[in-house]
Amino acid sequence: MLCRFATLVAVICGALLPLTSAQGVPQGTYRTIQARGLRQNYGPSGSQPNPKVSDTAIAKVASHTTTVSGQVTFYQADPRAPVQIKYSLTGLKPNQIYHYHVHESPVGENLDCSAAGGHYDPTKVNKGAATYKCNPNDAFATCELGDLSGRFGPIVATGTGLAQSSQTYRDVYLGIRNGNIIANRAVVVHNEKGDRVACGNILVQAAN
Ligand SMILES: [Cu+2]
Repeated sequence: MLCRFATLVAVICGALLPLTSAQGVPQGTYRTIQARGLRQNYGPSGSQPNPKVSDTAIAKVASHTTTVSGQVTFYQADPRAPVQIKYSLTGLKPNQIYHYHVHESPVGENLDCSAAGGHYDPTKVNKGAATYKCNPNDAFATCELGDLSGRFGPIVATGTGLAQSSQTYRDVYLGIRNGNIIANRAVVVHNEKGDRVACGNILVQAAN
């Protein structure tokens, strides 16, 4: 209806039409993300990412002071695709809950997890507020993007101290080597008290 009233409005209405593709597949979600400025930092300005390049990055987490070890795997089919995340851990305390995050900085070979610094929070959601609460249904506005357990659920150890992600989580805000870059940062696993019980750096794997 609005479109009938003014040429200007008609132009705007016309511009909105391409938001639905010719095949009728809504593309609004991805366009919204682009509009928020994510997924646009692809190397030298003006260059386009190679749409066919996939990336796998693995954080092998371990500790010199606990028995916890394992890995978190990140896969991105191309630079614009969601990052797919899964984990596998051993040496946990049976039936205990753990949290895991992408932290700002890499750790050294001594696996001093405090070197990882704070949670990766590129959108500055948590400004030191004690009221921080990640709502997975409104992740972009309320969650530190590195707060993986806040966004996708905590790690729950089995009775034998194992844990494996029950599904592959899909993350539309992080990028392995583009946008909100996680490569060469660290994954830190925390126990329920918040102690850092294992950590490891997110390393991009060489293509096969
Ligand atoms: Cu953490």
